[in-house]
Amino acid sequence: EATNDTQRASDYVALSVETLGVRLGDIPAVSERVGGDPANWRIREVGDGNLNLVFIVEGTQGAVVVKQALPYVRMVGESWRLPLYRAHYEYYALVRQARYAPGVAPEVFYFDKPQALIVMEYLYPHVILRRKLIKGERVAELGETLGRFCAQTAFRGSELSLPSPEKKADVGLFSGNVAIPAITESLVFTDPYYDAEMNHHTPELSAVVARLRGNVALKAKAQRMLMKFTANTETMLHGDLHSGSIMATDASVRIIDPEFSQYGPMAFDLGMAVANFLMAYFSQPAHRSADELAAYQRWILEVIAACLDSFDAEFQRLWQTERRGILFPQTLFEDQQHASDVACQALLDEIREDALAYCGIEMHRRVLSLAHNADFEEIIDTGLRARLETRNLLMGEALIVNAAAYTKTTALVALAETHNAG
Ligand code: SR1
Ligand code: MG
Repeated sequence: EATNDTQRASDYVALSVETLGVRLGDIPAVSERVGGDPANWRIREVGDGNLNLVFIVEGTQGAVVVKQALPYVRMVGESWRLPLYRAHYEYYALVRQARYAPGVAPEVFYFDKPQALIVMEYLYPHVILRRKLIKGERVAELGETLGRFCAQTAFRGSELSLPSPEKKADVGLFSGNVAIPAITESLVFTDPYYDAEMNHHTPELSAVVARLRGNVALKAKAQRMLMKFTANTETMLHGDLHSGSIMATDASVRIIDPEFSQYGPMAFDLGMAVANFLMAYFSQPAHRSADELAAYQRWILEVIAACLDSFDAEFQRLWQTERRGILFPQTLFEDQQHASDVACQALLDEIREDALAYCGIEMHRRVLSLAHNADFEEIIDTGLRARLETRNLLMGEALIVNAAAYTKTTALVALAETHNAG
């Protein structure tokens, strides 16, 4: 499978704008795509994420993106070591996503395992979706594309689609990745609910933070969702589907950066994506003028509704047209279309409820744990930021504790509107 999985003898060396041309210039999969003399390539390091080096390399023929893992967490520094092997799993995930949801993930041109390096499609003129949401820009078919992507990867990465031996072998392959899931287990599911060392939050939130940490039902549910996240290897996840992992133009949506990919519950990616739209929604009063605010917030809620409803519609379509594998063979429901629909709906109801609980947890961790998001962080007035973050935190609490009450899309939207008014 790993056709570009070159086993170079050389030890890992981190790239720089100075060395990249020399290191990759003699690799046809790269040089033919970029074109011209590597000494003349225009190379920029543009990584603004938490972990990696990311370069854009331009030549006479075109451009590529080169992503290389660093042996530590970039946002923290060399004291927090992180295995390079995470790049292998990102590569494995990109290859599988291209199969499950064609045309959404960037195409991979070259992979060098020892160098933890992936050369891939340069998405242009796409920009990180989070920036567009902060600016108040709209993207056509955003929710629909995301919902379909989540449904296709959830369904086609599971035993509803894959032959059982293939699925189990893949779970085995991904189980070699222990470092990345451990980050999510602590930063997302655990740290927000106690005074963890790397946590930070807006000072004015102290009272609401105390309230959340005093809520035993909330913490018990967060731990239950953590257990499901770690123990339920239902499908291959993107694993970090926030608005910084989505690139868009006004009419095209692409999903990048699956280095947190692991096997996990079908509901996880959907919940993460919705959470990041809700955080964009709650932060808008700080970014929009009064005359644009209501219409733009309404649009974000429409995106959330489209995402959830498209997930269900696409999952149902796949259930009806592609279901195979050891689970729910077609013959089980032969001449019983209704029974099959009931089974599919029961699964979708379960996914929706769990997605809302994951959603609430992501809404908490982005405000209370280590890795925050620009939607709130760029609000300079901490009093205003805390007011908007409080709306987000309290909606997150309602979703975690009482997810079942908001499984209808209209109920979720109404809950967001109620908290936005609060
Ligand atoms: C130390 S990594 C912090 C966060 O960045 C990634 O994008 C994930 O969201 C992770 O939780
Ligand atoms: Mg990332």
